Amino acid sequence: MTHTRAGFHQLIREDGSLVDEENAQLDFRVLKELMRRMVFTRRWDERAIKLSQQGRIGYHAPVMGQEAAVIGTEAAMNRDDFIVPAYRELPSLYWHGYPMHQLFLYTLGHQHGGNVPKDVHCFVPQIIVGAQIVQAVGVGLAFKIKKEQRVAVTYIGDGGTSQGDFYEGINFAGALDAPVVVVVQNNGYAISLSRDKQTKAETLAHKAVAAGIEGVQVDGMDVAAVYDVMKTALTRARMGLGPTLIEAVNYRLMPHTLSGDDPSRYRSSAEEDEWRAKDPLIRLRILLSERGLWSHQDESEAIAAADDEIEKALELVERTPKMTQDDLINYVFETPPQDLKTQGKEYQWQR
Ligand SMILES: Cc1ncc(C[n+]2csc(CCOP(=O)(O)OP(=O)(O)O)c2C)c(N)n1
Repeated sequence: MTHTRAGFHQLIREDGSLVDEENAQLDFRVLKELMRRMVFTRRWDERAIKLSQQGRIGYHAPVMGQEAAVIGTEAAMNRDDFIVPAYRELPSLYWHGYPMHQLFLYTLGHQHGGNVPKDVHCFVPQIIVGAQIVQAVGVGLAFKIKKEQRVAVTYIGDGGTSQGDFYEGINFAGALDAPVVVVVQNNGYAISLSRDKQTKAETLAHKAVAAGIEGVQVDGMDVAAVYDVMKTALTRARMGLGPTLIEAVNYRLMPHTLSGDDPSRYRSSAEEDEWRAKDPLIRLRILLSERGLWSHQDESEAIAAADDEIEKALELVERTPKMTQDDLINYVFETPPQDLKTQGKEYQWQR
């Protein structure tokens, strides 16, 4: 019988100490790179919040607090594994090869933003909560049929696991033995609705049981643990041992989006402080600095690299020709249907 792997996987405690100092098999070169990516991503997130408020980019769903789950999962993948993201995983797409300026254009609703480069294996972010799960299983099934050793990886929030699409998706993933990993970002809230009002399930990883697939719960604020469980899940999928659902327990430190959500209306500042202390960057910074593997200079370089990349991306966004109404139709249809052509003419005429 398939059951959830017992326990809560954690390798680094929130004070930076190792859970099992004697037996921990950590690759510090990988951890240093994960640190660099998390610092870069935190900077990008902070800047994106401001850029979105200034209207220079479009929507932004803050990532702060969830970097370990976003970065740690992507870093464990092969370049040709396929990401089917929700809307809070833009950094996963970036580290998978998606150009930052196209991610910015995507948030602005520009068609070029959704024009996935040929060598980047992903779909664009899914806004419909839950819809990505069935799509990911379809992608995974295609890999299986074509006998390709690739895995489809998808992300969903805690709230999303209440959607029908989620259950349909994980059920088919199990029944068809599709090479899929479903990463549940349990950040505690679906906008204002807390996880405990969402489901009576003991853990979200338990939801894997009914689908007969592996379920694992991991400290989503511990990038080393996330990377570790993700590597195992990907290997299992590649070996034809079936899908895995990973519940990453973390916290969204910022509002849901920048469109008016006020977290102080549904959670206490004491709770926020408690989670701030669990910050994935803090614990890894302590672990690496104590071993002489992370310095102020490393930190500054990662921040400067983010600033540089953001500036270049913004420049490209500003140089990209604005979309026209014709683009909107012609990009979708080789031969636009008559009613759209008529609407197009009427629109031109009205202008
Ligand atoms: C099918 C559907 N219903 C409602 C919404 C509106 N909506 C957008 S995000 C969201 C909450 C999702 O919460 P969760 O799945 O926990 O993910 P999080 O945003 O916390 O990462 C809702 C209800 C939507 N986009 N799609």
